[in-house]
Amino acid sequence: MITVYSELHKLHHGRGEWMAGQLVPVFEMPRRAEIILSRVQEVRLGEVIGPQEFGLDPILRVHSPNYVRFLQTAWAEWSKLGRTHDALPYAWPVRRMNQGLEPQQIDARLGFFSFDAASPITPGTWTAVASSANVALTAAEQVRGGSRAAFALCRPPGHHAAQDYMGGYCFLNNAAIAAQYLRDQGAERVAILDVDYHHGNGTQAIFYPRADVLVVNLHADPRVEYPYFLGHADERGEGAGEGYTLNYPMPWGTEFPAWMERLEHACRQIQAYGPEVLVVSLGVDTFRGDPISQFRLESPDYLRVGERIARLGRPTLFVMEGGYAVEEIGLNAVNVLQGFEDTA
Ligand code: SP5
Ligand code: ZN
Repeated sequence: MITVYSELHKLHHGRGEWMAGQLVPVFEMPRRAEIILSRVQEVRLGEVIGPQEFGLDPILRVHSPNYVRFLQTAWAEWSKLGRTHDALPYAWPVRRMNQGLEPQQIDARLGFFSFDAASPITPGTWTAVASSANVALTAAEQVRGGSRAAFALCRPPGHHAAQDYMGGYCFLNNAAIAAQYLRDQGAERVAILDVDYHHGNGTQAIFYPRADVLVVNLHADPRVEYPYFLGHADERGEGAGEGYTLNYPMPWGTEFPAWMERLEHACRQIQAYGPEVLVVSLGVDTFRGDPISQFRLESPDYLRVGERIARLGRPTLFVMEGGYAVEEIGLNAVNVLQGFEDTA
């Protein structure tokens, strides 16, 4: 399968994130994408191509204009004040505060357009995130053009970003942008299967009222795990979208057999929906050795994951999301793709 990759991801390199009351070095680092690329090349998965430029239109089909404008200008506003460290929010409009009025000052804007302090904005962030969206769109074009599958080696990841907020290392929701693009290009029904350890709250929020994009999430129970405030089993969509959001929260310590049971159930729902295209939000932070996660999948398990996805028999777009066991991330992510490729 073809991999789409852009070097521009390296322009986004945050310095710190909050953990246990301390600012620690970021887990979401450029080396993640480089290790995945090396593994793609090592196993000769297929050709590696650069992204085409799609401009703002497909991004604006998912994200609000004000939010996109904020992402484009945040670093300039921040650095104008003489600041040189990562731009990070520290105040948020929560219950019974004014969430409707877009503020002017950069610290306020950072809080207004985020739900946590885990998405540092740096000088090259906009260029990197726009390129990451182009990587997903270029891979979507491959699938639309008749390829059985394509791999969007996206970085930064996207599934925590919603219409108008960033969070969880995510700025633009690459998988959602690709899914919407596939709809706009004529696919009647698209399914998104999110296997990242964390709930894809942004993707869920974007498609919650809609029946034309089925969103299926397998993830750690938000009662105990980030992103905490979405991804519960009883969230099933709203209005016309009721029944088209499915959540499979699992406890800390989940091992592969239990995880695979949920995947099996999820795949049957996807099969019943009958999507023309499948988008997989591919996070491998379900790995036992992941430094911020609590599931226990082993490297060979990812081959089985790819096989099961292949048996859905749908044109499939893999979009890279999380995974922080950096030395093993290439093996684990590419195992999914090889498991897929090796299944007829
Ligand atoms: C795309 C993606 O995978 N984003 C994940 C963002 C997670 N950020 C919050 C991490 C919470 C870390 N909890 C640390 C426990 C370490 N013992
Ligand atoms: Zn994750």
